[in-house]
Amino acid sequence: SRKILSYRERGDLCQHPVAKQLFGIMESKKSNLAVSADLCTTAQILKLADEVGPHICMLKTHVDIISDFSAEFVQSLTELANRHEFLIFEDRKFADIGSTVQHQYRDGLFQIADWAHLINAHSLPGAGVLEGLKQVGLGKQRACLLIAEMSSQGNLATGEYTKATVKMAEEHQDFVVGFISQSQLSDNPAFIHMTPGVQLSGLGDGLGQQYVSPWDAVVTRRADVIIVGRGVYKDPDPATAAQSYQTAAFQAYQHRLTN
Ligand code: 5BU
Repeated sequence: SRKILSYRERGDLCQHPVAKQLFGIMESKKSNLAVSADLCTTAQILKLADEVGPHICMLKTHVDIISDFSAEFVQSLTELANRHEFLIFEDRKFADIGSTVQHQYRDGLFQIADWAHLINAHSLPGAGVLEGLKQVGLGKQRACLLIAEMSSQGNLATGEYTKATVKMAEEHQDFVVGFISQSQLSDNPAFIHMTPGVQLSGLGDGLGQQYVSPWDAVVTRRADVIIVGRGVYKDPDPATAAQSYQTAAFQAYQHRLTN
């Protein structure tokens, strides 16, 4: 592996306030773990967020799977994020024309732009998806991750598609702070690479998901942040599970810093 800059150094040299804040949290909490709270009631998500809060830099949500979404939920989640110091990432995967994603980001039941520090988008529609999202998100100091690679078997985000996605990110650095990917794709230290499909025990889920270990994700594939869902929330003791993933992923980062 190759020596890297610390999260603190990268926070100092990146421009976007959300990226700066995230690198700062990662450094101070010694956590490069994001937990994916893929649960279907607000009570379950808030309980999980409170339990794993001390161990994570970010909580990832899929709000469209929640049966009782409400403004009170958003307020409670925001309070937990402030108390435990983590950012909120809504994994909405915007993938339509600029005008439509603008509505999906700002309007509707979820009004995602009002509470999610980070969102993500597919590069598939072309730069218009970012132009649309940006008009809503920039004024609110929000940030976006581009999906450059996926964890699922047979996915089409490879080769030229991935390369074009990196180029699109480079051209929109006022809003795009990094990638969802399975490997490091850019040498620009301001870009954050986040990797889902991470588990300590499993190889897959029978529905196409493919897992690597925290060590492989961070050391071999050079992820900055690992994203773990079922490995944490399906565990009978999510707090202890989160602590295990936090330790494994941060030790892997420290290994890269010194080797
Ligand atoms: P898991 O339970 O750790 O398998 O959950 C992984 C989460 O990351 C889940 O919310 C997915 O929607 C999300 N994900 C993913 O697994 N793979 C990808 O390539 C992308 C998102 Br993009």
